[in-house]
Amino acid sequence: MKTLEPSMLAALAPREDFPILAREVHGKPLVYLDSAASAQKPRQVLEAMENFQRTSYANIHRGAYTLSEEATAAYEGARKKVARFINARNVREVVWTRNTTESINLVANSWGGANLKVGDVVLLSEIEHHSNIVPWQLIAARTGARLAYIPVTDGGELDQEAYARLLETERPKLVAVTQMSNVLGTLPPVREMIAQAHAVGALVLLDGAQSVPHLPVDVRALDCDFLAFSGHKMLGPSGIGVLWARRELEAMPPFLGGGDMIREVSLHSSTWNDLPWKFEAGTPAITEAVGLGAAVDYLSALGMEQVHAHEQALTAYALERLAAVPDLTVYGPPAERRGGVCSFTLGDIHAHDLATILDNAGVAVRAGHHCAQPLMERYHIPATARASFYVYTTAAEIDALAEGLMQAREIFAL
Ligand code: 7TS
Repeated sequence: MKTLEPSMLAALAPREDFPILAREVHGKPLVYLDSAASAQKPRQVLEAMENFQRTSYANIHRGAYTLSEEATAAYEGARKKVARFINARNVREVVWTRNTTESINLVANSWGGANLKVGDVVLLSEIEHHSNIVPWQLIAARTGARLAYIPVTDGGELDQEAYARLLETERPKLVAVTQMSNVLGTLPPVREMIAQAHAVGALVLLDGAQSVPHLPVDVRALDCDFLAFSGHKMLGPSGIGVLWARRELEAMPPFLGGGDMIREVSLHSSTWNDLPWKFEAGTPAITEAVGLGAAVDYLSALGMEQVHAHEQALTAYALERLAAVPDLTVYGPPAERRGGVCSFTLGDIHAHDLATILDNAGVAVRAGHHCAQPLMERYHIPATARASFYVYTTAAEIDALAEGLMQAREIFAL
């Protein structure tokens, strides 16, 4: 593997933009390597939210007073930014939800409830996050539909021969797969997979929780049918997420009922609001939508191609550094086919112990099953520790991780 230029491995974004990165943990500079769980926020996002709260906050779609008009404009303006960010054809295809999990539950309940029948198949994969498994189990139990899974190879990639076979034998109604694994960093060839699914008449839902924050994602070029993602993983706040859907949304029944999603209500029946508000019952996360809009501006200014290139360079560097740590096993594909995520085990040290030792060195990594228990089972491991990278991550932080791991080896006398 070629060694990378150190100059490529400074942070892509100015680290001063991220106030939290200046803090210390256990007397050491914070090395935040858990962006796959939740990213940190730049001051541009924090300030956009605070300014909105200080000057223009009110409930949205509430008639003619100035504050509500300003709040509505900010909320709907953020939707336009998100639509542009993913190259949606129409802003009405963008539905605000709380997070990826809610977006997938919306599709499972609304589309799945209306379209799945006894014996129908939903095709998932073995690398999915629980939030792209459990909603399908629930709707399968209600409708009599069945789940099938694309296997993952030992090297951490979706088995494309098996996928082609499963499309033929199972004839799924829907394929729901991640665009990037939160454990292995795998980037499945989703563009080809979508075309193959469409060829057998299946719709495709992409779980974009890890991809939309880290790569250019263009829903028209991909030709997917649904895309789900979360604000908090892309420099925005928690509490706001997105479901993008193409024409399928038009015919889908509502998910939650209540205020704002109706046109008219009588005692025994109701009619529905236009898209996207038909799927946005109740007072939404207004300030958070504004924050996500600011996050999208920030990422767009950096350029998503550059974000992806930065993380691939960091990942290549990390794989090289980690390969030099004895007794360490890294899971997943080579750097050129993965995003900025490295999951690993060190000898027989439990991942939680490893994370605690790293925390004492100021290094924050996640330990556990990463909400992907079927994947852990596939690799016969209870847990991994995981380092994940973002626009503010530097090579020096990866060095700190590698040094922390060497200390762990000493402590556990490996
Ligand atoms: N899908 C993937 C691929 C994810 O990585 C996550 C969250 C979700 C769905 C769910 O997103 P949420 O915003 O609805 O919670 N992944 C992680 C993780 O890897 N560590 O913490 C959360």
